[in-house]
Amino acid sequence: MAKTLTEKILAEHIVDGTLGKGREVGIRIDQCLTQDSTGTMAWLEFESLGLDKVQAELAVSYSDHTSLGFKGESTDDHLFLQSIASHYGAKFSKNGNGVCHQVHYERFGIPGKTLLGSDSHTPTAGGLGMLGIGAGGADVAVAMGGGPFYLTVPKVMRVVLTGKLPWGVTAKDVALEILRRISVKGGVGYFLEFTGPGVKILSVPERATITNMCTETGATSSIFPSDAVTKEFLELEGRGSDWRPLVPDPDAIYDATVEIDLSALVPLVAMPGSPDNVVPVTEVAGTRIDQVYIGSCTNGSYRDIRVVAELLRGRRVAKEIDVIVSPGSRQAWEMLIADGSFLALTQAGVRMIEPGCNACIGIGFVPGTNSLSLRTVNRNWKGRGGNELAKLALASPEVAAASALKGVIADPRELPPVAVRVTDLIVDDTLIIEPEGGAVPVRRAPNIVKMAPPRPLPAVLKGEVLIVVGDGVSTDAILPAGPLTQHLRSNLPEIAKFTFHYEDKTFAARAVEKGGGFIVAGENYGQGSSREHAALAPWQLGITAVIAKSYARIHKANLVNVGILPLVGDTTGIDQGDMLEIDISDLTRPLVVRNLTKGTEVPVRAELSERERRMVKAGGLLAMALAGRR
Ligand code: MIC
Ligand code: SF4
Repeated sequence: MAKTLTEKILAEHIVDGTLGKGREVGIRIDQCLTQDSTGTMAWLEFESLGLDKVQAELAVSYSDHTSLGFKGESTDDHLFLQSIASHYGAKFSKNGNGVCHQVHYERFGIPGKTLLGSDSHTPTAGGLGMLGIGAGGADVAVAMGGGPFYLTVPKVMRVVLTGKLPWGVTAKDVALEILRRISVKGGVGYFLEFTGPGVKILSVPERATITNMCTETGATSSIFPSDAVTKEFLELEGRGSDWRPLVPDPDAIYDATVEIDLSALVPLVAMPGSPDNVVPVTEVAGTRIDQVYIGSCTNGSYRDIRVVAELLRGRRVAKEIDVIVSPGSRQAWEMLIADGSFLALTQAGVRMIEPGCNACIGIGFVPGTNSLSLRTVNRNWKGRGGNELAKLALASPEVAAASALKGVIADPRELPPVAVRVTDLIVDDTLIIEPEGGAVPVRRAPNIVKMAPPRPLPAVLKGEVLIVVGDGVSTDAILPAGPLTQHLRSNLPEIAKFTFHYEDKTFAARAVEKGGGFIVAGENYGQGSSREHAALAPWQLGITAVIAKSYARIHKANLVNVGILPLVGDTTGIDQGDMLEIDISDLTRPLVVRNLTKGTEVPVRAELSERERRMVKAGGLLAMALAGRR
């Protein structure tokens, strides 16, 4: 039978089950990545599996989110991660080497292979024709240990690209256009596959910008074919032998199609609040901004920053605003030094920041109260930049550069066109450390707290509704990133105190006082990051179930993995403080939430596979993995 590109890669990797839409299958994971904010948990979880070393073909532990070591505890995390990677046989990408996703496609990604990463933007690797999937730390731990990764085979949406991008319109605008059309929920349950004649005019870094930001549609992954462009890129990286051609069968059947004429696109901006709040730049041109931040795993490629350097060369950024550029990798950084772009940028008044995430999650460059920060990143929910009272808008490097010059949102098409073609790359793996094996001691500072043992769920759940939240609540809202919490990622009891910090600062204390209870939510609960902490922290506070109208994929999996039951139902009429009782002894049957306070009953479902039903009752993924080993 004719196959899509995604189905071809899945078929090559299935180890449990058979390929069929909506079915749960186990796939072999070839490569794994972790980073410093989810990685400490992932590695503690890997350790608890009791294996001697990593079993996957390749595992890379990246230090990028807090590369500047903004607190002693962050540096402790980095030392732990470097030593544990070496001990168990993973490579370690040191601070300053760049953001995991960009470094991974530059130095390690291979077309046709599978990559599981403890970060939601792992699909960035799809720019290279690799199947990258974001997951929680426990899933990555199991995959590093050689275990399968389970997923429900999603539908495949074809995105047909035709035409050619006009000057000033970029790969970022393609991603924003997709978000404008299908929203932050439109990709849920789908893989996105890019096809059509427009594909071949996009370089690998441009493709990676698109696959990176398609995460924001809720899609499980997104992928481009592996073609002559991919081959040329891998050759520039000195990895030509990693190339293999990979395209979908011509008569493959897709579940949905989106067509985008690149020639008809215009520069776009996602205005504050959500990545799908997208408008043409012309509609908001002239809006005052206070900051510009160019970089991140979305737009940190050499091509992106070089274009900005050409646009700013010989000019000055507006004196009222603060502008930073943080390239996505050390490779890009060195290229910018070698070709003179670095000097052009600093002379234009830009502050150059080392490759890494940092400002993207509010570690430095936190925007001031009521200010508007224009960024080339991928997310702009409330609080994302580290200040819940500031606003973030998202745009391409071209829009960001034009706006930096004027001090207001500006249309880059007013500037003379710039074209950048990359014909060579500096390869420097100095900051990638090879593992040395089991003799290396693991460095564990007091802030690295081992996890409490898993808790099986009782047959009847009883407790109070501790919070009721609306639609589209992101993991940033459940457990914020940034300066408040970033140094506590390996200390669950402490980080749990910040659960729902921006929604309701009394939540954590109430949960402790009531001895746990329930969370009630609307649609697409837990969208955004792969942050397992957004499930682990509520678990730490005694939450046993969430009742929501629908869930984002990774967060739902994380809830099950930690032993919290994600129930689906119409939550209208359930209020904070209501006492609920749910008999969960048979999860295959329709369930009923008995509202003891109101005397009402609400039907709910556990939309889980047989494996997930067993797992959640047993207390989560690690409980099950360990039971399987006994
Ligand atoms: C993000 O962009 O939200 C993060 C920070 O990279 C997260 C991971 C995390 O919370 O550490 C993600 O995307 O998964
Ligand atoms: Fe880092 Fe930001 Fe990319 Fe997340 S979205 S991996 S924080 S650069």
